[in-house]
Amino acid sequence: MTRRARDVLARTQEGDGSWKGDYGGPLFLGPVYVAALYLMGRAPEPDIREGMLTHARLHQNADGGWGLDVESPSLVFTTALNYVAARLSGVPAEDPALVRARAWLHAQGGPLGSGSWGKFVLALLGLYEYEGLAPVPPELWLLPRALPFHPSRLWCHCRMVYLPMGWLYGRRARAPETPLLAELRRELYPEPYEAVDWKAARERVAPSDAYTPRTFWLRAVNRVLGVYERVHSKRLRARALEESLAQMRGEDEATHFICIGPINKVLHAAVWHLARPEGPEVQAHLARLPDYLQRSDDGVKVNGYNSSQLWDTAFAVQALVASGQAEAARETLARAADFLEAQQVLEDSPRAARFHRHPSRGGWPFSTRAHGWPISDCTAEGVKACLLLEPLGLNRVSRERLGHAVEFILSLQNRDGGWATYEPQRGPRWLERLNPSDVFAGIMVDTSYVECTSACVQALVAWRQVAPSAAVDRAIARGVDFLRRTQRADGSWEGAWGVCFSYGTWFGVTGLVAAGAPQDDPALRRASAFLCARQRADGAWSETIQSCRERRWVEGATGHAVTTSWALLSLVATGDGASESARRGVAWLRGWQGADGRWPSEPLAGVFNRTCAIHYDAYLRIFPLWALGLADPHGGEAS
Ligand code: LAN
Repeated sequence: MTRRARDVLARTQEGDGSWKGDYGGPLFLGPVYVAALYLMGRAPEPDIREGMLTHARLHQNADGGWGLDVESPSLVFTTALNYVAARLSGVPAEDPALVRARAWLHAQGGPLGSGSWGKFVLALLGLYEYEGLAPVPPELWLLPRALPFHPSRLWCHCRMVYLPMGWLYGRRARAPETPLLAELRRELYPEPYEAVDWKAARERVAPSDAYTPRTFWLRAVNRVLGVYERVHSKRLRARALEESLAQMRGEDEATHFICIGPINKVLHAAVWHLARPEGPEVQAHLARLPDYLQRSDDGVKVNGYNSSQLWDTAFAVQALVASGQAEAARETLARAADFLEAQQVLEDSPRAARFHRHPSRGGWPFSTRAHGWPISDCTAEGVKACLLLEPLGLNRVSRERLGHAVEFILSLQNRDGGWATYEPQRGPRWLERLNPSDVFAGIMVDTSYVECTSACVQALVAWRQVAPSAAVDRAIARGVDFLRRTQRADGSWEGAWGVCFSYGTWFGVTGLVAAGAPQDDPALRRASAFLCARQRADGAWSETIQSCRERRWVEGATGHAVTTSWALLSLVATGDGASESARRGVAWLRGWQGADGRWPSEPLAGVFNRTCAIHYDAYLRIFPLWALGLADPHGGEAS
């Protein structure tokens, strides 16, 4: 059984030693991709276009709308954009699916109720007027860096999305008019387009799209920026556009035109099309578009990142070693070791300070080295995996390079003792009150997370074992302190990048245990009690994305193998691996496994910015194997 799971993992390894799979889920990425290409006078290849339409049709909600992700209730944002993308891809307005979509959209008041990013993309296509947008002045990039609201202080994903947005906004970029766009302006709005009060539309957001309320402060800032927009100097704007373009060039170079994520990627392509039509930048961007495309059973989608390869590979290694059958998986592990070696970032990005980049040397990214943005916890998982491979004689990363990875990790620790994702926290927490996205939470500032903190603590502890003289004790102690402070009164930790409390608690617990917390530590007792109280009658655990949105444990309809695995891994760590609770969890997990060694697909286990679910394809192959390997070490030998 464990052996069959191990074989499934081994069989699905790529030739380069990684695991590469579907990283879909969000339903706004495809439409933004199609819209940006349309602005460039292009369209996806016919097979891609058809695949994207299949994907959209399969994930249309019963009410006619589309959700933020494949499991979400309908939003105006994603419904308007998926409708437009379908029309731009040749679907006629009378198509029954689009008739239903239109009915839902009109019932919500049309695109005026969309979350802000939807309005922005519509404006790019000339389907919404710029006057109806909250201003995104590119001049912010010219402010002194020392100001707490300089764009360089924002979470890198947020600033890299608003960077091209600012340029496009400053230019009032708009796709060339076509008859289809004119038709769309008639179809999208319940009222005549000419009759829309655009200024009033700035303030509108439908209840479906209003997850993060617009604060008094945000509205005040928007009003001030609105006044500025009316009086702005043309010369200053020209300089701001130039600086934005320079920043985009820096990002393109540092990422080999992959860009940090799918949104800034396609917006950069559109920007370069307008700035230097048919120029080398456009060609370079087009060549890297396929990096984001994913063909799956449910059609073609735009992945949330260029891949999740490093992350999955580092976890796969840990799961295989934990399964106690490292010898049997030797070849698989050797190939994975090669991949880990090949993906470490060995140098800082070019002119890092000029482009507001933190030094990168030694870090591991989430996907591939070419992507160029290393992350705290990806580096930590990379270090952990290499050090696990070492006693097997399989580690390929030198001590010196592992030392650089550790330096990278240390350089990212925050003043509060925790670790954020890509950079140490740069902006004040109050910036979050200016979150203009409506549909996401926690996008403004990169703050400390339980996941990143625990992974970094574990990596530093592992490093200390092989390099006893390393000066990491204080960093570990401060990390532990952060973990203790962020445990909730009920014993759990709230995860930010996986669903949700089961994920966060696994990290909280394993971080404390790695740093030496004894099994009778009250924090571990409370975590264990929290998990046991949430176990289902059938022995499983189950949590859905709704947990993240509502910030309380919300169970799914059935047990989930991934949630159950995280709970079991936590119980093993707290010393409760032999408990009745763990035994029942193991029995459920074994019973749920199919004859082919796989676990049946289940709701998405990944999340970002508290609202959007994302699919980690390899998790169902990694975590049950890992959990069974540790919670039922002899179970595997039986078969
Ligand atoms: C990711 C993917 C990896 C993920 C982990 C390393 C797993 C996590 O531990 C830290 C956060 C991080 C790096 C992360 C942050 C948010 C991302 C980049 C994503 C979930 C992939 C897609 C998402 C990105 C923000 C999607 C684009 C949407 C925006 C709101 C900009």
